[in-house]
Amino acid sequence: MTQVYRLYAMPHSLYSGRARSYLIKNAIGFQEFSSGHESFKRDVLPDSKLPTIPTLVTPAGEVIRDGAAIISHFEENRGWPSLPEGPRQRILSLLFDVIGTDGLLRPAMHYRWNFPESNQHFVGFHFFHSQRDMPERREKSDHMMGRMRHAAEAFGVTEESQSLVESLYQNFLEALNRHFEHVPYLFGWRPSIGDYGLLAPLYAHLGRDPHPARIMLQRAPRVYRWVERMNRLDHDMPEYFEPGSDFLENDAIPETLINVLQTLAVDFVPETEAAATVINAWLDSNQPASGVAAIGRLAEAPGMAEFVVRDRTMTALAQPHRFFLLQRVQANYEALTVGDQSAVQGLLSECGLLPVLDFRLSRAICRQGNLEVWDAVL
Ligand SMILES: N[C@@H](CCC(=O)N[C@@H](CS)C(=O)NCC(=O)O)C(=O)O
Repeated sequence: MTQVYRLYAMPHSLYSGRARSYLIKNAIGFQEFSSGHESFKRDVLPDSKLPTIPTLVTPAGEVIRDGAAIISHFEENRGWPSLPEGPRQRILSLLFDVIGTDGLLRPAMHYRWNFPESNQHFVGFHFFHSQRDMPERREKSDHMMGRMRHAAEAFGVTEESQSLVESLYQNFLEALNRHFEHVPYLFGWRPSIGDYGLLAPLYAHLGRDPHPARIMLQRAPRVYRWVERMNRLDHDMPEYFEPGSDFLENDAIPETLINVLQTLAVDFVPETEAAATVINAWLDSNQPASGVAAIGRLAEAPGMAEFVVRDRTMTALAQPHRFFLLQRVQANYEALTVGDQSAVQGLLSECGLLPVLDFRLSRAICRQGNLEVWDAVL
C-alpha cells in the first residue's frame, strides 16, 4: 500500500496538466511517476487497461485512468465543489472542459510540432526521458514522436489550414487575456472544472513548449499568469487588488467570457456537428455491442469529419471523446428547471454555442472498468 496518491503523468503531456492542477489546487498529496516507470506496466496497466496518462493510484491501491475520472473521483465525494451551482456558470464550466480537452487540440498540436527549430530540442528531451534507460530508448521515443506528429495532421493541421489555426488561436488568446484583466479564473475567484479542462492544452503545449510559450508570454501575460496560478496551491493573485474568494455572485457571466467563447465556437461548432454525423453513420453500420471500447487504442476510429470554417474546408478525425464529455453538459442542462434552461439557452446563443446542446450520438458512452465503452442500444 502506498502512503500518498501516485500520479502517473508527464510534464509534456496535455491531459496530465488537467489532473495535476486539480490535485495541487485541492491540496491532495501526490507523487508523480512517469509511465516509463517499471511499476506502470507491472502494477497499473492490468487495471488501467490502456497505457494513457494521467492515471492515478489511490493510497488504497485503486487505479483510476483518465483525467475526468480522476477529478470526478474527488468531486463526487465532496459534493462537486469545483462545479459552480449557478446554471449558467455550471453549463459553461462543463463546456470549457470539453473545449479544453478536445476543441483546442488543433492549435496545441500545431504549435508543438510545426516549429521544430524552436521546439525540437525541448520536446525531444521530454519524449526521450519519458522512457527508461534501455537499449531501445531512442527508437521508442522517436516512434512516439512520429505518432504524435501524425496526430497533428489527423486533428486537421495541414499546410493549407495552418494560418487559419493560428488566427483562431490568437483571437482566443487575446480574448482570454482581456478576461483575466478582471478576474483570475474563468468564473471569478477560484478555479472550476472548466479551468482544469482549459489548462490541458494551455499548459504542456501552448504554455510550455518554447515557440507557443513565447507567444503567450509576449502577447497574453495574464493568460501566462493563469497557467502559473493553476499550478500553485495558493490563490496566487497579487495583481488583483480587491480579490474575492468564490465564483462570481448571482451566476454572473462577464462579457469578456462570452467573447472568449465566441472565438472558440468558430471551429468547435462545425467540427462537433460534422463529427456527430460521421460517428452516427459509423454506429449505424457497425452496431458495436454494448461494452465495446468507444475511446482509446482499443476502439475503432469511426472516420474523418469534414467541416467548413471561415470558408475553408477542414478535415479532422471524428473523435467520440468529445461526445463523452458533451453528454455531461447535456445531462446537466436537462436537469435544470425550464426557467434556468431558457437562461442557459440565451447565454449559449450569445456565445454562438447553442447548437452544441443538440449534437448527440445515437449511442451513449459510459465507463466500465476504466474504459469508455458504448452503452446499450436504447
Ligand atoms: N481521455 C484521457 C486521454 C489521455 C491521453 O490520451 N493521454 C495521452 C498523453 S497526453 C497518452 O497517454 N497517450 C498515449 C497513448 O495513447 O497510448 C484523459 O483525459 O486522461
